[in-house]
Amino acid sequence: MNYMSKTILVTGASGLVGTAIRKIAPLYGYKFVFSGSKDCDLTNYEQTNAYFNKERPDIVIHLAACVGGLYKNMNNKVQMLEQNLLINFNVLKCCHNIGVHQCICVLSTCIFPDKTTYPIDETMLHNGPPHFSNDAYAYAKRMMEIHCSAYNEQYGTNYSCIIPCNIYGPNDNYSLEDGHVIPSLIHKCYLAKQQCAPFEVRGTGAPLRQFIFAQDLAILILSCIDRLKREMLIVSPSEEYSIKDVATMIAREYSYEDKIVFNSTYSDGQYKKTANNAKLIEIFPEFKFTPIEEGIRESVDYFRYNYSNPNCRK
Ligand code: GFB
Repeated sequence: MNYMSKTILVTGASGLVGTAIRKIAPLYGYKFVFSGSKDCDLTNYEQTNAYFNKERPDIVIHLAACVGGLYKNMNNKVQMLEQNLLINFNVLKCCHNIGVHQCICVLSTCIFPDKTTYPIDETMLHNGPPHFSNDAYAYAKRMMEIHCSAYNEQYGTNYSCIIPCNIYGPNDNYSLEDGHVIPSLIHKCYLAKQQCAPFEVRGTGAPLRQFIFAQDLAILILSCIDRLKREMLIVSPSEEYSIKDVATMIAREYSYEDKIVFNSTYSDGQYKKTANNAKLIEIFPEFKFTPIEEGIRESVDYFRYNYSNPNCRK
């Protein structure tokens, strides 16, 4: 079966990574079907089964998930668990129902054990409980890895899981409460500058994170289609930055560095989740990650340019 005839269904296609894949899709010879929550409610089994039977993809890139930053995870554990368990169960079961041989699912480095040695690698996923702040989300995602392995063992499918670090980029969720750290701070610094107010960063600023630009992740996901065989793969640059570093880079884009204040009444969440990308570098030795300063500049420009669009600041 050559490229031209393969149909790829991308779930969660209107999100951060989905829109990045849409942007580069014309460069790849596949036929793409981009589905968002408006096309199919993946928490509903019958609807998902009917939709998969209609589209009949050969390959599925499963991005759809109920996601959010630290504070959304801490305050919405039931939703984070139930929504993700339902979505992932339905997608994998419907993949099997229509004979999809290959599926690429997306986990996150936050689902690894909290009490562990660093850096974390793919073999350590189930070695202990995740951090309490996102345990509900983490266990739902871990169950998807178990579900993939079960299908692979019993039916010989090629269902793999990629494990990105914190993702950021254009078309993110800029919610002041539910967003991840970079989009939330991009929105907060914008408002602080407008109101000549302090730029408040939650927590102490000390925690460390690895960040991948959504466009880089999109390229690596499509490049994994012919490379992954029933396996897990951490997808992350090596560099780690403190929340203070990231807040300073964002404020610099607004020429607002001297207005940063830290509010340590807010949780810091997990101190770090340093991931080992040796396997990724082995598979893609030539891959060049977008420098974070450049990624943040593009993300701030996107936000400023789209701020007038209400969807951008919900
Ligand atoms: O991206 P984030 O929300 O989630 O980053 P995690 C949280 C870190 O940024 C914490 C600090 O150390 C926060 O104290 N921070 C400072 C802020 N200001 C802000 C702010 O205004 N908003 C937010 N959100 N953080 C998530 C998991 O963990 O990682 C998710 O909970 C997912 O499930 C995601 O896996 C990738 O990196 O802590």
